[in-house]
Amino acid sequence: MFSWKKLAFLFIVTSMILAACGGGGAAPASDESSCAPNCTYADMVLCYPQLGAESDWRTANTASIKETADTLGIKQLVFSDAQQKQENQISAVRSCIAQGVDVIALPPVVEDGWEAVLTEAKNAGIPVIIVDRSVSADPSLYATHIGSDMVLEGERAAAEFNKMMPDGGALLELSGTTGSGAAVGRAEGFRNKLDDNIKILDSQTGNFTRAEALPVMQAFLQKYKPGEDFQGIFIHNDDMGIGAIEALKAAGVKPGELDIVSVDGTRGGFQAMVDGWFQADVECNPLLGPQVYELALKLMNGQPVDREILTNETVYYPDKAAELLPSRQY
Ligand code: GYE
Repeated sequence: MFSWKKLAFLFIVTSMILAACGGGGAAPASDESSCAPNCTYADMVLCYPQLGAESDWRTANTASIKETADTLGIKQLVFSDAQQKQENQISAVRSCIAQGVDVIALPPVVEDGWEAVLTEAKNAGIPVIIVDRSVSADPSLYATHIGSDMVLEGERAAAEFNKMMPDGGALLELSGTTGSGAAVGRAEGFRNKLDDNIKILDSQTGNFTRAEALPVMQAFLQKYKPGEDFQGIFIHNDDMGIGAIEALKAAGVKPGELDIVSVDGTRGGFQAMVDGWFQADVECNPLLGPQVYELALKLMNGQPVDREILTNETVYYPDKAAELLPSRQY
């Protein structure tokens, strides 16, 4: 027999389960905030579960997100650093969902494995902006993606080698974090455009860091003779380039002996061009703060946004490096 007590207990338990599932039951809650359509930056609580602090690019990206939050006067920025570990990023997203933030802007460390947590955000009615690297999850699980065209960056790097090595040759590749949208896209674009007479002799990851690139380059130099076995190196970011230069210097290689193309266009990359190590640096812009908050505000107000927003970028060369270096922002 049902007693009122049992009924009340059942009601409480059911509400708790519904709340744990994001408060909406089966149907996803609405994405706009309760202040819509008049939300301002002063209403905004934005979650930025940063993937790490692995490079100067990342440091500049974090600074852009934090400084823009201050400039715009948003209510709260919930920032965390996942130290390049996807499980940390997933926990950070979950904690933001539990806090009921207005918008989550997620720079995913790797492409795969986001379906579950993105579904949780969707069910909680919290729109997600994928920032910088891409995800492989179904686009219906997030509102928009803003970042660089990583495939194009790889193609641009290949075009530089095609120009520098018209008679062909062999290259090494120091690639970024395995499974990351940045490394996958750059590797794909590079292979799309590289001339047939230029071979990729070996490719290893340096996880986008100086510290990890150094031993990888040392190991390459044990195996392959610079100038003979390979004539150039494609490096997926400037920080790894700086690590690689240390190893090359220690092995007695001189600037300009090898053709080196890197990606990012950080001050460190510009310095490497000034010093004669890099022959080109493919730009990748980390200063995404202003656009991220603009998108977030639109989403809070229930306004439409483009599904894919690509950053406008270029290639830098040593001839202008010294002149441009002092004005580089990152
Ligand atoms: O190129 C690299 C960083 O995802 C575009 O991540 C970003 C890359 C950037 O570690 O320096």
